[in-house]
Amino acid sequence: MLGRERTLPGLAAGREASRPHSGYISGLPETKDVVMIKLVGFAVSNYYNKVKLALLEKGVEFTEELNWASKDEATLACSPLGKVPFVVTDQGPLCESQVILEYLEEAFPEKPLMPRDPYARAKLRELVTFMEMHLELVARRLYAQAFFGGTVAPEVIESVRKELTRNIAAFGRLFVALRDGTVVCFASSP
Ligand SMILES: N[C@@H](CCC(=O)N[C@@H](CS)C(=O)NCC(=O)O)C(=O)O
Repeated sequence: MLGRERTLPGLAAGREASRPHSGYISGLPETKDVVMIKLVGFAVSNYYNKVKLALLEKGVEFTEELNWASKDEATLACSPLGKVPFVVTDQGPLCESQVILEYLEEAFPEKPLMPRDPYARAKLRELVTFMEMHLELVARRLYAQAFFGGTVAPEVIESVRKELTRNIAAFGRLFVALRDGTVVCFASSP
């Protein structure tokens, strides 16, 4: 497994006792931790790719492990519903892609993906939440047919079409540009 040697935020020399799992990395200098990230899931999962892109953008070294959202005990211990992605860190597992992204942002602050300004950060979260709730979860009802060789009832397709048409237009109103912690909101045309 690859890992980048770095000092965890807030872990100054001599503060060994503040570690969540004191001594969990044996044989390393006391003032350093090697943060190991293993990304678990499968490559056509958009949530998996969301986390993978963040890792790549931030330049965090990681390994990948294939898991088709298994419901075996080992997977459920990391992700209680057996959903992927989850990551395994040297402090333990973590599931839910947005939580993972926020963890990465805090654990690897050297290359931030979030703006600094609280309002700008909130606008970014607003965008992500909107996408997941009102675009991805709606479109997901078509995935069986779109990606996995199944079929979706015509009335479901029609209902998704109507909902997505409305929600994509609404998403347009949230068009946001982030630059150096600044958010620019553009009014959408009618
Ligand atoms: N809210 C979760 C959603 C993850 C999710 O739904 N993953 C899908 C793959 S894209 C999955 O594991 N599906 C299998 C299942 O729900 O059992 C996240 O953001 O990580």
